[in-house]
Amino acid sequence: MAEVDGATLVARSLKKQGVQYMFGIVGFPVGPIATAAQKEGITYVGMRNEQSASYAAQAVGYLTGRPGACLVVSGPGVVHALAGLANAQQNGWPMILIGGASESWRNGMGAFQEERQVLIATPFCKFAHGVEHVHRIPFYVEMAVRNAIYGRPGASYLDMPDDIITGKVDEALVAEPPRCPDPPRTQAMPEDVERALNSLRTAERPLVIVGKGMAYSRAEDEVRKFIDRTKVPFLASPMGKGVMPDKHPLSVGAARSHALQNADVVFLMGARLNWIMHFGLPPRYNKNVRFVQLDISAEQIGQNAPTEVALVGDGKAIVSQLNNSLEKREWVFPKDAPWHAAIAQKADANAKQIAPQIADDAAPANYYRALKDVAAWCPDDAIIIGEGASTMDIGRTQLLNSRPRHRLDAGSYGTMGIGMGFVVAAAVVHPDKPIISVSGDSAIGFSGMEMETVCRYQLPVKIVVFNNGGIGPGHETPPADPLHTMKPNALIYGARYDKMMEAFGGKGIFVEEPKDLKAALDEAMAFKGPALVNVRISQSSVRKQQEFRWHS
Ligand SMILES: Cc1ncc(C[n+]2csc(CCOP(=O)(O)OP(=O)(O)O)c2C)c(N)n1
Ligand SMILES: [Mg+2]
Repeated sequence: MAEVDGATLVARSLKKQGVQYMFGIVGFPVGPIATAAQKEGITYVGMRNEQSASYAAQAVGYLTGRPGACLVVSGPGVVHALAGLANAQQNGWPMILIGGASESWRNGMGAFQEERQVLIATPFCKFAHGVEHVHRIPFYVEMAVRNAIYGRPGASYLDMPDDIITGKVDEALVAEPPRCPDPPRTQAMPEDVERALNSLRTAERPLVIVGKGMAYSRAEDEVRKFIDRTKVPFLASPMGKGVMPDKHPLSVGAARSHALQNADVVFLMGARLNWIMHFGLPPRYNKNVRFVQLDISAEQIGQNAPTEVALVGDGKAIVSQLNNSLEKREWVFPKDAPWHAAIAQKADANAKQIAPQIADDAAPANYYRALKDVAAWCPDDAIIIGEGASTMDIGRTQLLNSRPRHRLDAGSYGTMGIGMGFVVAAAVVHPDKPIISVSGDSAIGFSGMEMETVCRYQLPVKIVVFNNGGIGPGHETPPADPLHTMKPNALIYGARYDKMMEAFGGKGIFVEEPKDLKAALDEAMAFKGPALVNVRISQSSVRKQQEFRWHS
């Protein structure tokens, strides 16, 4: 009789279910799973904190459409990884967390790192379950993968007690489900497709909002065809950027507030009316605005504002339906509509407002000046990762994307610390592409120790830190009696994050004056391994005056 152990079954099942990457930290009792994963041909990346590992697993899910796995020890390992589960759930990205657990026959006894793990993972998961028999591991792995990718994608959790990982069964008792197929693409009712186009046709000021749902469903060809055919202006959500090129003439990116506030029909394509889109409510929207909504999740329809036409299903399939229907129609949103002119005028005025900052060479650099050089340096096929407050918000407007799924950031959950995990994920999924992360000095601190990870695996990623000494501007010079007078948001201004990278064998460069930035970035790119460019940013640099605050 041939026997197989639990660890091997986990690895074999993950591989069979199309899980290609695993990120984690080994220890009791999951070490054997990592070893077995490597034997099965899964790429295992050892990280320095489970948060980063869980961020990496979900970024793989977004980039590839199959979940990444995150492997963590019992108790504190699972607790750290909850951060990633929550982020994955909010972003709608598939991942599988595999948590080791203490021996099932010691449940309740105060075992080493014992925790009620299925209970604590459940609120952040679509599916969370404890595996209670070795021979059922393949069943649960398939279920975890299927739950992660079918419907609105999200997280799955599998709890693996030590005795299940090390337990053995007769191979003959193991039933292995076939590979879970990619999710079937679902269409909308034809009459609803017609109604959606009819709504759009009645608009004087139509706007399409392209969300990351369209990126996830790989609908870029269909969305591009739709926009080019209808000539309706569009706004990309932060991670919907690149489904349509940011430089497309119909992008309202440079007049975002104006477009949202004045549109009379908004077509949400894989974008939600959450805080990022200001809930679809006045004063950020016209009070009479009407919504057409395309979403994979029926429960999302009508969230925060009523929906006039609902298209529930797969983004790629439904925009293709819309395109087919457009072939029978003459309608195009007119080139000479005042709406185009109003948007162009506003975009122009906004550009004029920030032009002096972009041109300002005073040291230390302001955000816009620094981003000018970073933007010029980013190759077209770079995956750009952003985190921070001003660093991310201004960065999003100045760093342009022309390809889908090439931007990753703090996302729907606004999580700081995702950057390094996303960097690692992007580097392993796309070894052929430049991976660039632009991070605030606070943001980089959350997962900064992953610099050791990128150096250890020789991932040639490029990290830019915008250093203004705080969560927003801190102290120009350190205060006397810091324990009692330090501003709560302050960090060390000019702290040498570049030297951290050097300490692990990467390249680090500190830039104090804007005139030196371009050469530093070029040097970082020319370096074969990981590099970090630490840029001092003026403490008085602020975002372009907004009609409304982005965060509030
Ligand atoms: C996990 C987590 N903790 C705290 C915050 C609150 N927060 C929002 S932005 C930010 C950091 C902003 O500072 P920095 O990254 O330096 O960017 P800056 O605005 O200074 O350019 C923090 C801590 C958060 N969003 N996520
Ligand atoms: Mg900062």
